[in-house]
Amino acid sequence: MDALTEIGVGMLGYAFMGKAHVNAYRTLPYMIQPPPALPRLEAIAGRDAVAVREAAERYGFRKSYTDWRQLVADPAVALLDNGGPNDVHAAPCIAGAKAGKHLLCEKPLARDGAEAKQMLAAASRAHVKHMVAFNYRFVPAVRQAYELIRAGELGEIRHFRAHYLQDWITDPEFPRVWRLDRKAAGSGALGDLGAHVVDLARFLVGELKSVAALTRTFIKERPLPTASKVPRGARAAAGGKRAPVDVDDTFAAAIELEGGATGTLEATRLALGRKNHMGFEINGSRASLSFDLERLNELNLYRGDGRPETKGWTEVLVTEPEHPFIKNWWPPGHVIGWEHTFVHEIAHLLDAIANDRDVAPLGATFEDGYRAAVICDAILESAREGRRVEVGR
Ligand code: SOE
Repeated sequence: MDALTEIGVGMLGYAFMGKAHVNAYRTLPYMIQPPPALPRLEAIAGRDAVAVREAAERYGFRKSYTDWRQLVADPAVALLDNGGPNDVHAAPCIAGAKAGKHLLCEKPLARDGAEAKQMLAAASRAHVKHMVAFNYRFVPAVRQAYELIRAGELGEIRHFRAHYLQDWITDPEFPRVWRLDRKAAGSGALGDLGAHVVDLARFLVGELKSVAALTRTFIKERPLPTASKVPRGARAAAGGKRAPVDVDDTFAAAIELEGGATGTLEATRLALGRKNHMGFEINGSRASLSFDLERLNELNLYRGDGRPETKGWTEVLVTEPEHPFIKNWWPPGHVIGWEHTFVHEIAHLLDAIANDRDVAPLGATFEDGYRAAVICDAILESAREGRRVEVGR
């Protein structure tokens, strides 16, 4: 067996997504057999020297930096993994591309289409592999849906409807963290959660032709965070300063697909009782399917043919060895979880790097990140102007 390629990883950020990515780098060498390459946790960068050194020790990185430029300058870093806030996606990825680093950037790629376009141009010019961490493409049930659609099992696609509902900022006293600050995030629920369902629409049923959208901000001011790291559900220290919220709490869009299908997209972080409730339903001329992230091992199918006495929705438990990704894990019925999607996603990127394979169409590239950003821009334009907006190509 050829010696496995080692790929030095330089990570920017060590919070929620950093943790999910590190778990994937450390798991895949022994769970994905054979592993596509061996990731080497070379360096991690973060602004707080003490916190990033602690993260380096906890996660197993060889070095810790307080400036992302040190990651870009480090010759031992071959893959720059950017899990920072949205306003720290462009500069490091563009510099990383110029330094010949392969790129993994958390979603959304950027705060708007113009910024995403600059990142795509830099990555394309540098001829490096580039991926946006739209990890839900790597849920076994979602990949199974992708394969069923491409095999024609659903027939002509008539409708795509998707939602992404959370409730972690329902408390008006939850502080205005970076995801609630336009300068840092670009938008609110739209870029954070809407980007996922926009990408899934493109991945599963093709390009969007137009959108007619609404956005709302229900909680118009919040306390500024007093601690540097604000755990979810935390309440700001009483009496702290307050600031206006300048991003959407929710969006809803009526969409038209290029193939003629219609549908709806919706996302909010104020849906009380919904924790990570992303789901979609696709109606075709021959069959329908539906998926719920909170039941991510299941895919529901309804076939139009068949005898009346047996017609009905079928709940497929997507844990057979023949199902996408499952052979890497456990016997049928031993369900997997949210974190496994990052193992599949990062293994796909490492394979593309080590064996010079394409990230697309199964993985999302910076081109996909750019197209999602353009669609999010169109949703904001439609909501602002109160009219249907064509999606630019
Ligand atoms: C928002 O809370 C969030 O962390 C998103 O940013 C992630 O992309 C999503 O997978 C989980 O929820």
